[in-house]
Amino acid sequence: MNNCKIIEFNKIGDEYGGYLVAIEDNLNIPFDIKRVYYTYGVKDNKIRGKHAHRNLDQILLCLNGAVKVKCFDGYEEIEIHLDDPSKGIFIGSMVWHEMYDYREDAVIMVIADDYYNESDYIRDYDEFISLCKEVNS
Ligand code: T46
Repeated sequence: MNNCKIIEFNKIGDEYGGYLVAIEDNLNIPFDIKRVYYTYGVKDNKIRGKHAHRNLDQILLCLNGAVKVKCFDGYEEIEIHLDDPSKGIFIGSMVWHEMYDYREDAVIMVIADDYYNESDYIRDYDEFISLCKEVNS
């Protein structure tokens, strides 16, 4: 899928045990970082997301626990099980995404290339589908 892919971050093991992952804009993040936000305490029967962005690029990481993410670009749908803090999902513009099956201890951190702007959201699925058709016609 063009605008959605898994990113494997380099994890550095050291003598203390455990790992260290460094996030650096324009090195292992393909944009200037303008915003970082995170969600936690989401009930396992809840679905978050259910939207696409007109322009925003983001990377989702699951720092603790696990969550499933479904991404749909108007043609192809993929489901990713995020359960490893060294693995992220790049989700670019015009990708409908939903997060679900949250483990109760899931902490999802999102790195974004722009500030929060509600007008960048496409929250209506039918509108998303017709915009996809417009772009590809
Ligand atoms: C996305 C997925 C992965 C803010 O005020 N500032 C912010 O930076 C964000 C992200 C949200 N909000 C407000 C907007 C809503 O009133 O927080 C509320 C919850 O946001 P939303 O329902 O959009 O949350 P999610 O988890 O469905 O989606 C979020 C991001 O909004 C979205 O960009 O791609 O995480």
